[in-house]
Amino acid sequence: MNNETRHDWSIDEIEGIYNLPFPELIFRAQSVHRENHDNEKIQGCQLLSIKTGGCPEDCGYCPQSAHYDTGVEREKLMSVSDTLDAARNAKESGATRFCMGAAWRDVPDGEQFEQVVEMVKGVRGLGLEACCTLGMLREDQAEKLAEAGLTAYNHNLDTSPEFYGDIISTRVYDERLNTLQNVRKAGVTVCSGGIIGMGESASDRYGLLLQLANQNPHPESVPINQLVKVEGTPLEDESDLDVFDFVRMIATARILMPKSLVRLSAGRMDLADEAQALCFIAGANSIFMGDKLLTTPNPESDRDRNLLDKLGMELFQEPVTRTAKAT
Ligand code: SAM
Ligand code: DTB
Ligand code: SF4
Repeated sequence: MNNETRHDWSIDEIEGIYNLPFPELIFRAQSVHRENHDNEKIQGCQLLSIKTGGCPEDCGYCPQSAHYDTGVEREKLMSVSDTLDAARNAKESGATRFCMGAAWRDVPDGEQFEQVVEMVKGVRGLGLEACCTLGMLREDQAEKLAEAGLTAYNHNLDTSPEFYGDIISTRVYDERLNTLQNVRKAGVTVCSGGIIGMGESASDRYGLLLQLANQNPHPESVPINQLVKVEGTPLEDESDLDVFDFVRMIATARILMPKSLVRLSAGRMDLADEAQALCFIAGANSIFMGDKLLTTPNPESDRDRNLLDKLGMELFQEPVTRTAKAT
């Protein structure tokens, strides 16, 4: 097997890997996984929506877009102290990464930005990895977050460039790529992945993986989300995703980006224990913990603890992501 980390994958190669006979795909993914990671451990991450709802973007999957009537109420930016209380609880529950999400198109300058900077400092002060997902980010803003100690910035490409316009009309793919570049330049690690189950074709899935896997360096963190269908969004009636496609997506991401953390992200409410176990075998090494993602439900912590116990797996006790900028 070829062990080098590559950034020149072709669509044909990705299609070939994704469509391998399932046992062969899983064998290859698990082989790459154990060469590069501890395959008995996963990272627990906790999400917190620090600024909920009322977003001006029209992402067709998102309950927080102001364009759709989903019942999600618009809220103000949370206080630093409430955020840090949530981070402390997350740490107590075993999370080592704390991800703060805001329903913004881009990051506002001024007081609100300063507040986020304080949150980042506080979360790092607790010994947790700090991740933010705040929309589009300029280079100078990324620099400031880097100085505050931000470990990672999440900004998903979501799908292929070709399918993007079917899902979102208020921004373009290049703007996403540009933010990722700003994050990278500032020395913050990149968290970028996508969503499947939005009615995309198989080629769109290969296209998303191509965009991620041909970045140099690869995103250190690659969340793979299954669409959470939310009433009121344009994608509420999308047909169910075949669970094997979800596992294939994770396995292919693992093979293409051997050293990245592949994150089994949204959509676990619809995944049986066996399916989640397959995802771990296919190379997923992280889950979101706690009974809420940003605005939608996530499995209760008891269910997760039970699952990990049954599988003889554990959560990482310490942060796993090294930042370019020491704090
Ligand atoms: N507003 C910022 C942005 O879009 O970059 C940050 C917050 S946004 C909610 C973060 C990510 O959540 C999106 O990029 C999308 O990939 C994911 N997401 C949102 N709604 C989802 C859903 N219903 N199912 C799965 N993933 C979803
Ligand atoms: C990611 O890829 N998935 C997370 C995190 N990054 C920010 C968000 C999932 C959101 C699911 C819908 C909701 O709960 O609002
Ligand atoms: Fe806004 Fe982000 Fe939701 Fe899009 S995904 S509507 S940018 S909160």
